[in-house]
Amino acid sequence: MKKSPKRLSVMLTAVLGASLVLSACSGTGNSAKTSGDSDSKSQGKTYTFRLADTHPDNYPTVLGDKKFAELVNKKSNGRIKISVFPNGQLGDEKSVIEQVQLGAVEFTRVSAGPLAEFSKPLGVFSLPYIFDNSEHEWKFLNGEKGQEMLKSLEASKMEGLAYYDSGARSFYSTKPLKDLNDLKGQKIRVQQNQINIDLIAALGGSATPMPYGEVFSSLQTGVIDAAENNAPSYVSANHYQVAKNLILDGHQRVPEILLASKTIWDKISDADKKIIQEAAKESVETERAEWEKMEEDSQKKIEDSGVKIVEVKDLKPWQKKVEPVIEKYRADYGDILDAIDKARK
Ligand code: GTR
Repeated sequence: MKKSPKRLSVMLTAVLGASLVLSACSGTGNSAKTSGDSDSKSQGKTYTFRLADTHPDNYPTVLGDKKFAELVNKKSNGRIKISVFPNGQLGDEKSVIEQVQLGAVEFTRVSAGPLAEFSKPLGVFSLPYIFDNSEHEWKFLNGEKGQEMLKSLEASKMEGLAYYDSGARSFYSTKPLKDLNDLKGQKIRVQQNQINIDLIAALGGSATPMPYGEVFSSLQTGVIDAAENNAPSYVSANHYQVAKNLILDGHQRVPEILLASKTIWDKISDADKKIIQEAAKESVETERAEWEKMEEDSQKKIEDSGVKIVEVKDLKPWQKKVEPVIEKYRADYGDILDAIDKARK
């Protein structure tokens, strides 16, 4: 089943669906340094921070990270330097989040998926089919509740700075995947959180949470049968080379989050916080533009590489099947789900 990149693109998007080491006051990390005057806070000081990302160099989130670093450097007249470490060099997402909480890594861009285990409100994004499309999702993210959720990371020792785009996630497998029933009995890798485990159980599969970096070899060796992700990840991590059956069900839209360590955040001046916050917001445009480009390029690659693509014409059976998951978590996320519904109107 061949599709034009445009059609596939429309489907994928429309489907529902440092160490700031204030060496004087922190002592954590070893790559970061600070120097400068002895203001009570950090105003006027120079910093070298690290930012961790699991994706390769040219991936949209990494290009967003780099834009963020460039803007911070410019706005601080070269005082604040942020070095981007792509490719999971500083560890997988779960371990990077832990390092950020401790202040050993100052910044990261991670998916809201693994963050859910550290900050409960973010779990809502792992619930299936809560957004109709990209527009609906971004209206919510940029609205009051979406922004409040970024702030809520504070309680988990992190400072949420901005959301980045991550499109919609669909299932792919080394085994045939023609419809919903084919997921039954398959070992499916998911991002590491409980909601995903419940989601796969509702679909009749067996969930295998594991770090992103292990998925390719696990598909290759048969440790897992299937996984799920957006098109840019499916392609850039080479999953499409081994799991050649793709079903475009678009079950989740899990945003990316750019965040800072609260340990570090509390030590820098208000003026520097402002520089960082502004730079983060401004970098969103770059990430989203790159996202659009890569989504299209990836879709073309998928089509050209002989992947068997199945379009889902009717999502209702999927939505019905996963309803128990929404019901299980409705009490936890009632107010957020209401705000998501409102953003639809
Ligand atoms: C990607 C996301 C990564 C990572 C990955 C995963 O879409 O951008 O940060 O969370 O999914 O499935 O682990």
